[in-house]
Amino acid sequence: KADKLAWWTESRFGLFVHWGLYSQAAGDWKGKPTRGGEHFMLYEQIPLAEYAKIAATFNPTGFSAEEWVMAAKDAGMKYIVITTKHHDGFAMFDSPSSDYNIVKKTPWGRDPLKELAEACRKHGLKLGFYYSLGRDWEDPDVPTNWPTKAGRSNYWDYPDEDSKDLNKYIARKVKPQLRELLTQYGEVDVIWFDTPELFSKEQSADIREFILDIQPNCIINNRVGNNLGDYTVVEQSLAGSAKGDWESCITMSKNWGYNRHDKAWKSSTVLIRNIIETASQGGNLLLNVGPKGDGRFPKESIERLAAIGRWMKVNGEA
Ligand code: FUL
Repeated sequence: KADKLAWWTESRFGLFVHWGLYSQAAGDWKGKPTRGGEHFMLYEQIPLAEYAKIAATFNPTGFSAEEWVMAAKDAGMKYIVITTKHHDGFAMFDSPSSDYNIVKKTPWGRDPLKELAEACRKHGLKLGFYYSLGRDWEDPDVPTNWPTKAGRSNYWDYPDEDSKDLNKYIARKVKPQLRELLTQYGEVDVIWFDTPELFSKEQSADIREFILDIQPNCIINNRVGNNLGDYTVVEQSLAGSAKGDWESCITMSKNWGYNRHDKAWKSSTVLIRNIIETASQGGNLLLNVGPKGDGRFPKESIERLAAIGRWMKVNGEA
């Protein structure tokens, strides 16, 4: 375990990227502001067939993996974790097992992960893949634990909860896509799961083994569920009380995904203090950027990354 995590514990600072169809919607739906940020499909109960239409308008011609990686590297970041599939179920990569993906459904037709993996390798950054595990609003077999408060699945398109079978979703979507992620892009340094929800201990253990069979050095975060991860994630907090290896993930404004109404930007001074605070408590900080639908980082994020980079140069890390 220790060896596998060595690069990670030394890294201290990484870039989180939330990018998906919700970035293109940018906080609006049919001309009105939405609730829920990157979760608006759930909050507004948008039918899948409607939500899927965003893909036809998604053409991020401003995307440059080189620019993303250099922005991170110049800020002193050592690794990048990007959303390959968020709760909406849309794959932001070439996924032969599911047509609901960026290459198949958008006019752009490129695989950003391929370009990002190449740029990371070229500039010496590690690369991790975020994957929403127990929430997927496209797949008919993800049960919601409704009516408990944690109910967060697509019950408006697929109301028959009794027919849902998590194992079918795992076999049809999760494992094929994980295999794609672990075989199409060379070395994958982290699989960053989110929302294990109803995953049982057996299911989490099975997923962990599945990954390590393909890439034994891959680090898996604790959101694989059931305490089976290699390190602990804390969200929107800098609480270093967590035992063992831990990482704090935070946003620069309110939302993870780009939202043009979100003006709650933290100052670069606050963000620099956050870096110091996590590092001094022995944790890593994963700082989020939500690129826009055109593929570019918001200018507010670029400014903050640049300010952090200037501070890093003076203080000896970058
Ligand atoms: C949460 C998600 O629901 C958010 O959208 C975001 O991805 C965050 C990092 O994890 O649980």
